[in-house]
Amino acid sequence: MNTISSFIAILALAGSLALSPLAAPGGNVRISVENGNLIIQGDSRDNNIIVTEGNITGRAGTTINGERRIFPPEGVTGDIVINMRGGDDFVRVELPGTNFAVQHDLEINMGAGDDILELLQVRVPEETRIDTAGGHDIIFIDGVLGVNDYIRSEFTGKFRVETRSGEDLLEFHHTIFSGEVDVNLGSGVDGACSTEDSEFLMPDQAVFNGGPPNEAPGDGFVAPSTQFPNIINFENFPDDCSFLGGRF
Ligand SMILES: [Ca+2]
Ligand SMILES: [Ca+2]
Ligand SMILES: [Ca+2]
Repeated sequence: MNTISSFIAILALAGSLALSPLAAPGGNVRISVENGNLIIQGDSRDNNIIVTEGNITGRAGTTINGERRIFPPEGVTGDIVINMRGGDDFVRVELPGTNFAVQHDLEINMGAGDDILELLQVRVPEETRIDTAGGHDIIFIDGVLGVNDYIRSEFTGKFRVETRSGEDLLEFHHTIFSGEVDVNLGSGVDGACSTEDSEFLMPDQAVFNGGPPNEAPGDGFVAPSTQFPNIINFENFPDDCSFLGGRF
């Protein structure tokens, strides 16, 4: 092989590697209704989806049941369960509770990999269970700016988050937590931010646990309210959350 053809062979090899599962963008997310529960099942690739009351949409090459987007299926009377499995996944849920709504529980398992979960103007009438598994994960919860004011996210039942190993960030704004709150950020230098514009109706039953002690600067909590008696394993209280866990 002369120099030019071996160079071309290397380019071809690099090209095929770029398309191999190692790069892993896209994938297919399977939507089904099982016993009245809506099951959203990712694959081992980097899945990117948006769930709204009008559509379930794939982005960045991700397909939904083989399509770009689908309407929310009929016959959902139970929980919404999202399992994204491995890969660096992105999930945004916008379900304000008007048309296609969370009717009971919302359960989200992001799986291994560095994942991003956004809950925007989400209403959950019963329990919320979020587990981001290993990896540097970000959970961002917010309301949506309405005509005059923020329409807030609202979690009525128990709200539980586990982010496990990795440097994770839980950031929330314009949210009402009506019941018990149980947040455990696991090992790694993690961050929680911020309680200032959110409301906790049962603050004595809100537990924020930064997880095991790690290297400096420790787990960070931006603006924890003095109303919370159960903020444990946080060592660092910075002014803003721009440098806290999960952002790489
Ligand atoms: Ca995945
Ligand atoms: Ca993860
Ligand atoms: Ca962690």
